[in-house]
Amino acid sequence: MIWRACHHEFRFPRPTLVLGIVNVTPDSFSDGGRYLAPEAAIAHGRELVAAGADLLDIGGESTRPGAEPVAEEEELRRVLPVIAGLREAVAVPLSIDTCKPAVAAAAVAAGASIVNDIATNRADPAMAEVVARTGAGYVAMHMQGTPATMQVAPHYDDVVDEVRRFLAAALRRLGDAGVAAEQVVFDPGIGFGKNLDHNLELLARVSAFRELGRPLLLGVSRKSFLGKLLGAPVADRLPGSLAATCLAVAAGVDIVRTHDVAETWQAIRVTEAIQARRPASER
Ligand code: HH2
Repeated sequence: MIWRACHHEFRFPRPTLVLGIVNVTPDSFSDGGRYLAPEAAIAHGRELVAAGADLLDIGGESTRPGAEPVAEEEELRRVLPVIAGLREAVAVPLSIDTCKPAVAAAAVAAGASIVNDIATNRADPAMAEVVARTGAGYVAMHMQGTPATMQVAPHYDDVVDEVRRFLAAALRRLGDAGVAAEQVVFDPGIGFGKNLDHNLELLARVSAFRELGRPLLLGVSRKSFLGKLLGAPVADRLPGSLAATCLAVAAGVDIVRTHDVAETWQAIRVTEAIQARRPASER
């Protein structure tokens, strides 16, 4: 299976890719305000690459439940200098975490090669057009509702089945808009319009998404379902994040989105080394 993102190409199966998070926001749920200055965000991105990140995800709008939407000009002002700076400073592919087609287009022009769109559910034809035209990689993520409303009363009859159908339909729709299947990776969207049961069900059955035939990306890092399970504040959720990550990697997830790159890199490498010794029938 090939994933193409502009001039980058990844062939799966391969060692799990680590996507390091660079939040250029005042209000992200775990690191809001820490990397708002471009220099701080660029330095942080360099550190994440030195710690083992294979890709960096740069975001200028928090998606935490109830977060305030950010105007397009402000989002551009936050992310463009960071993308331009990181393009010079590191060799890994850069991803832009945005729902706005104009931000995606400007970010790709500035050197990003992946569009990470948590709002695939809004099916914005302008976003598909940007991805088709630029050849960027595209992360199609499932969300029920919008960040403003998604945690009010999420409901599914069968969360895995509904997310799987959503992602398959997104791939067809993107294809109709000229996006090649090889540009797309799927993400079930842990925490986006899901309660604790929904999140655990998705994690327990994440291998069900492999049959969609595209690489799988997963973001569990420091998320609130861990807080609900553990009673731990955001700053103390690394061990829980790693546990979920290891099981997901063993179940076949291809790309892990994380704030804690060095720790996640270690946990993934150990999981893979053990997994490689398992009889094929147990993998
Ligand atoms: N999670 C967050 C943001 N973007 N993108 C994908 N594809 N998958 C995810 O699970 C995902 C995502 C939330 O994490 P973070 O960026 O740390 O928080 P905030 O949205 O508050 O900036």
